[in-house]
Amino acid sequence: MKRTFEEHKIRRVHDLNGAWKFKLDPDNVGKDEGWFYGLSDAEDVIVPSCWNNELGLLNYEGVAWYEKKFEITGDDYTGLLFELGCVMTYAEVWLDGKLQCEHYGAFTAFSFTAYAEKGAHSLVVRADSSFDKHSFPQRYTDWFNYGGIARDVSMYELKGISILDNHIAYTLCDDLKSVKVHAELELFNTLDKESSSPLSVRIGDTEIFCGNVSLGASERKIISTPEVELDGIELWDTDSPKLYTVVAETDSDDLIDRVGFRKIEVKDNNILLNGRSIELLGVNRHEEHHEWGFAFPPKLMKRDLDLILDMNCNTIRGSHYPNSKIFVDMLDEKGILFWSEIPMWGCGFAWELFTDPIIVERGLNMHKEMVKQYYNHPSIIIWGMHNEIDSAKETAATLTKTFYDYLREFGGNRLITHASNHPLDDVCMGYDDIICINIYHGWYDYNGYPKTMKAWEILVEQLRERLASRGWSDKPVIMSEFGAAALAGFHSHFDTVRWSEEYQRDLLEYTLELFHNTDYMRGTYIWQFANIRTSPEMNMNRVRYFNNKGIVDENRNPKAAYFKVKELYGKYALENK
Ligand code: ADA
Repeated sequence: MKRTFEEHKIRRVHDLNGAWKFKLDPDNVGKDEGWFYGLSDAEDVIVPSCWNNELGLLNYEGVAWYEKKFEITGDDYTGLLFELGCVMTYAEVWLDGKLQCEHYGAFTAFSFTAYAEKGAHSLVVRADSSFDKHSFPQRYTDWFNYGGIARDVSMYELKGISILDNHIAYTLCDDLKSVKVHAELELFNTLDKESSSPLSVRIGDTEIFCGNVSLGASERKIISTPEVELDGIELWDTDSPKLYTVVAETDSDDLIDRVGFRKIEVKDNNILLNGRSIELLGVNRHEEHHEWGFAFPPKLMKRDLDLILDMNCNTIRGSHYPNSKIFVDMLDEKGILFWSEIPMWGCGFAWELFTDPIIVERGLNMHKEMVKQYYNHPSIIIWGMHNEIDSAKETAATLTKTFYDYLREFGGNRLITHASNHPLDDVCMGYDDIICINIYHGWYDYNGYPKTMKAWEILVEQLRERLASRGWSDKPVIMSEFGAAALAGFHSHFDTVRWSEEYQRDLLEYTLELFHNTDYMRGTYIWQFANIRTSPEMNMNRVRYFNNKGIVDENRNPKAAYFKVKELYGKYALENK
């Protein structure tokens, strides 16, 4: 998988991106016809990509097959680890005609191990982007449901005792100058006999573990190293994002990652990063571009970050699904705080599904995969449980508790929340560390200029009362979505004309100032950074089938609001110094 640094110096890595064979299967006959043995009459495509970005396939939803041929040149019999970064949405994978694994859910990676002899091999992926009752997300979303292999595919040669995963768990001591730390490693013995190896783990220049491990034939196991205390550490913070390289090594394999030590907590309406109160100045961002879909190029990620930093933001909400690892690497390096969530986009989820065992299991599993894969990233300070579900229902609270209990126990030092559009009757907020509100006064309920704006002031007071009546007044509140659409290039002399750049700018100015000056609010995530292509189902107010609420357009050209946000966030950042 592509990162901003090399994950291996010892392990041999094969990049399986690039040219693949590709074939649509609109009648779903591929399995019966044995396409997993290899594709005939197939076209060439480049992976990663989304098929909807190929000519003529914009609206294709269903099954497609991919094949990659590769060569093993090394030993006679090689242990292999395959990793697929994101397949939309249900994937099955065959190696030389033999089914290896299946995986439900896009936006998190999945992997499997296998053995292969020296010579030529074929990897076949069947990707199914269609929807049914248990789809996660449901069909009705406010983003476009692309299909395909949207992130990197990698193959690794494994030898002897290999390291599949390494979580660095830590607790900062009260003085924030030392840390108690240990590693949790997932090991795999690729040999068909019992074996042992030295194992070491280093953080920066300090060896935190050095010992021997033994595993039975083909055994997989998780080991925890003893806790050690590191003194004189440098903290990871927004102005000084100090990262330590973590190297785990056996005699035949290695895994390199990074960690940053920081503390995030809430206290009396405040969010404290390393003990210092912070105001979250953010945008919501989809990792989507109309020309690339979810196969978002790293160069563009860098461009988005440059723009977001130029607007003086210190945080991004990865709405509405886990983003690419390489993007989160960039956030770690730049000291930008991140909110990561699963694609439980509520408007599409009927409340009857909250108790459906398949939906509960899929949601929980998505949280587990997100936590496992993103655990070491210091930039992630928030786990988002779900967005805009019918959180007034008691069954929603039960589902939220299931997610919350898992994230609290296993999610590391992070704040937990959900984004609510039911602020006045939400029964799930008891599980939130920070309360996050999505409201669109002035857009969906536009009813004349001063009146619309008055609705915001009323909300601020109603919310204060509601939180007090439920005993939640000490929780910091974030406005996690608000905004207005603007068609880039459409201008008006009248500040009341919706869809104009001026209307969007003025609504954002009004709301940002109001929230910034409200005592119990500690942050804002504007909806949204850039315009996105949206699904054809979402025809309400979706001119051009785009959600046009970006403060830059889909090609990243600034609208008038961009400069206002830059001015205001710059002012707030200075006030907070
Ligand atoms: C919701 C939702 C977003 C987007 C937004 C809008 O709050 O969470 O994904 O759809 O509304 O533009 O209406």
